[in-house]
Amino acid sequence: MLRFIEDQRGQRQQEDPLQGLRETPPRLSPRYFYDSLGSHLFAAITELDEYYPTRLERSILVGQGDAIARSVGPGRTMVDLGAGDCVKAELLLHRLQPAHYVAIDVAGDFLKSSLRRIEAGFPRLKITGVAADFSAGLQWPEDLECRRPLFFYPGSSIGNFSLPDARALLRSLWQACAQSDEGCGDLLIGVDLLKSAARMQDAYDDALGVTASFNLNLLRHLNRIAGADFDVRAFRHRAHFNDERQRIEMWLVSRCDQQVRWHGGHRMLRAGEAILTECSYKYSQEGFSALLRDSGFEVVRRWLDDTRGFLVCHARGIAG
Ligand code: AVJ
Repeated sequence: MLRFIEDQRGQRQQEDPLQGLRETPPRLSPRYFYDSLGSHLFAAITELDEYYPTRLERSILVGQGDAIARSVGPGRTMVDLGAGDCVKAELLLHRLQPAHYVAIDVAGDFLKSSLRRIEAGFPRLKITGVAADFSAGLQWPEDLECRRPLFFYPGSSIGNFSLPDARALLRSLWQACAQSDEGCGDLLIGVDLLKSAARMQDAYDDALGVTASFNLNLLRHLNRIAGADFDVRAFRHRAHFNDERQRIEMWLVSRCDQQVRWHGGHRMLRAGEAILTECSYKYSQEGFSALLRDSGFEVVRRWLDDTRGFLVCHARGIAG
């Protein structure tokens, strides 16, 4: 049983996606990585030797799946935030036994095809797909019931947000828990932990150049949706760990002096000048627990992989 909802409310229609190009340094939002090709490229990244987060998280979800299922319990509304290919939820579905699987993603068509696969594998599961952008805070679709939600936010996607923005997003999940049918809800969230800079940097600058393609595809996507005229060949990918801010930064470095035009503006870029496209914050275990607490959640249980490189937390929205 599969239903699909297109929810435009979070989409910030009025906003110019290239607004950030006017800033110093110029920046573009990582939300524009995920057109159909971008979603496929990200799926390819998760198969790279260098990109450890997916592998470590998978080892936790598979190896400790029984403990996770015991901690969470059956019959929940499992809300997959940024579901993408739905592969991580799929690892848990048979053990978690949710009453309803709600998958939310900005890339609606990609999500739809993923959900058809889930439907084939779990023919008795109630499934709802929602094409929506929840990055500025989750707004629960009006005509969708929400009983005992378990917000599933894997993949260290929370790492894309600055600390205040992460707090605001988690707070919106807390609010959705509080406003759900029984007034309570949980969170199952995965986050990448701090480790050696070299290991982290390699994960965002792989030998095959898949991450470089993923980064550059942002320009192609913006050419299409915002009438920009980026010359993709005039940029190169750069990734590095910013030690002070404890985050990986991805940049697109201009190879030459050039002018970029789009519907609504233009900007001159000098050779070597770079556009910030993504930040991926890395946490300590303590730092992440503090973030959860500050956002209204208490940690129920935590699981680490064997290398202690990745953390999965089961947290509960605190009433009040
Ligand atoms: C999907 C945001 C978790 O930051 O690791 C992977 C995206 N960017 N390689 C991450 C990403 C480049 C990924 N998140």
